[in-house]
Amino acid sequence: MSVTPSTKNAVAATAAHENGKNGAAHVLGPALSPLVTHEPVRVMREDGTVDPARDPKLSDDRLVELYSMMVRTRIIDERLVTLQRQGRIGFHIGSLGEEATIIGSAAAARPQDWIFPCYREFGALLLRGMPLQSYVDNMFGNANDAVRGRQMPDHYTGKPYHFGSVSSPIGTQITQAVGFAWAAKMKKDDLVTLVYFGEGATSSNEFHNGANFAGVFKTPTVFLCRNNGWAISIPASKQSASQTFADKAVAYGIRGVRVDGNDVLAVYLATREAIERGSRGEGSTLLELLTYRLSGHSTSDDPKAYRKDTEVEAWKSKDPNVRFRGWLERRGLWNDEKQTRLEEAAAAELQACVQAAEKAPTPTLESMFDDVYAELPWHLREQRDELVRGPRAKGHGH
Ligand SMILES: Cc1ncc(C[n+]2csc(CCOP(=O)(O)OP(=O)(O)O)c2C)c(N)n1
Repeated sequence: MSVTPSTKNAVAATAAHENGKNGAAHVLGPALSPLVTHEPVRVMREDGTVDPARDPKLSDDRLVELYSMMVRTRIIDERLVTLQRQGRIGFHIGSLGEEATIIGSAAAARPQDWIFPCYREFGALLLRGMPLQSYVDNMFGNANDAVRGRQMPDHYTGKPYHFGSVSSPIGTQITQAVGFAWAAKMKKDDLVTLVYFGEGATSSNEFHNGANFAGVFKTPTVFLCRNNGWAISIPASKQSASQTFADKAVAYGIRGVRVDGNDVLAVYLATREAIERGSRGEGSTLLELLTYRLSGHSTSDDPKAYRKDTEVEAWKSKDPNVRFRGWLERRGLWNDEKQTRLEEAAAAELQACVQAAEKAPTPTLESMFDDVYAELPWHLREQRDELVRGPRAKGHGH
């Protein structure tokens, strides 16, 4: 074969590229492997003691508050499934078994930080101060719902609590969180964004766009990947050929850390460290939180069709709530009597909210034209007026 000048150049260029001698354009940065930690961060040891080097040293009151929220979210989850089965709400997607990943991380967020949820994080929103009534109103889609029944249940939002809106298409919140963090960085605001998603979402375009952007622009973002074993019926083992989900961070030049996601103190500690890194200008961190989805994907799913009971039973023995309770009991911070009081109070509070939500009116038909334009354009005004005069207006609103 004759070698023309152009093929000669191409061969030389390829060799130089492979040898890493192709100039600055191909040199991305220092070796990246130290960026990932495979051994999961753990604080509460199996024997009930705490690793002194990793104790986040929370006050007794704060520990009890976190545990109480984990119990409350579980009670809410169980009751909402019953309400769905009774036909009183249309849908629920919850956090059964994943409470530590959500409460531990949200608890580490500072007031100025922003949370971008997936769809299992109502506990984080309650922890940040949204009244339970507002969440329940969203579940019923009544006139008091912040999104006025325009969304499915469990599509909550909480601007006053620095909490973005749930949006169903997988991964959308990741690019939102990174963009928000980038804007904050440009404005020199000391805030970090935290974004929740499942391990299945790491296969979405948005994950790759977001992670790349976060790496390139060093945005202060904490990627909270709840690796709960399943993306509806797809096991984590079939989701990716990577050894771990934390490894995915390395390709983008951001830090990846695996965490025991059923250890609420480990989640808290790892998130706090990631927030501090972001706040110091050191960029993003991806936390792979190892946990398990004990329930079906949502009330629309029957997991018995695709996974074995034995697998679920094995994870039930690692229940994050039971583990944390045992740890608190050993420290004299919790007992059966407190548990009973907490469960009764949580159930009563929820029942009162459900009763109020069921009594609230449905959103008015014309409310669908609100909240988008400061001033409604003429063609929408016409459509609205036609709608409220027409037959569909009957039975709407009170
Ligand atoms: C773009 C897009 N594709 C598919 C779906 C349907 N869907 C909803 S949840 C889900 C699985 C998500 O799994 P994962 O990211 O692991 O989160 P998990 O539900 O386990 O918390 C899928 C495929 C969707 N909502 N959006």
